[in-house]
Amino acid sequence: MKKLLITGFQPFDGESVNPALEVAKGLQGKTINGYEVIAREIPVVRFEALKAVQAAIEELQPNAVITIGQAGGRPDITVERVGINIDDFRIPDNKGNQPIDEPVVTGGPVAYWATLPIKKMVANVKAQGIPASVSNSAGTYVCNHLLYGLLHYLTTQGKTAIPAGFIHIPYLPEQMAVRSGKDAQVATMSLDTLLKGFETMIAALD
Ligand code: PCA
Repeated sequence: MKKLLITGFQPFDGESVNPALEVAKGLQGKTINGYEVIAREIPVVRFEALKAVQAAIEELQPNAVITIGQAGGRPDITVERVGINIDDFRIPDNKGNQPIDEPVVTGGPVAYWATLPIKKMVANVKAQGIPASVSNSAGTYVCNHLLYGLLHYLTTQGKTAIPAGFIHIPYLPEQMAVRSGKDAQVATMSLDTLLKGFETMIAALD
């Protein structure tokens, strides 16, 4: 059977959960659209995130790779179009690294396009009554770092036939329930809805 590697980031920025990791765990072991889903947990640490996903690819030899991260404040599921060659961290990563305007890969191309069927994935999610859109920026933090680094790795390894990309997701309702006042008034999406969205996005893969 074909294998789909799904990665979810660990909690960061003071949160006790990361919806990305919850989605990855929720999909682990399922068979969807002829793919066996294998989930891995990724540290929110510059370069270590990338090493973890590269090691998983070498170990599992997946046929497709979907990486997931939390985009706190975004109201919908956003499928990223592009990874850019810059690390410009507003908050330090989980190891205290805070690069300002440093490349992900020195001498690497400016950007790589995600190779997932991004438009079809968004259309599939919306057809389920779940909000989704294409995003043209994964930011300049660890998520973009991972997306760019993953696409650079696959390109330089001659593995561009493996569709790969990144999906940002909203906070979980639980993350707002522990906050108060204006801080709690931020968009969320339930785990059930997120999992339904991911099943239909995986259905968009060839
Ligand atoms: N979101 C962060 C890094 C880890 C995560 O889940 C980001 O958007 O860069």
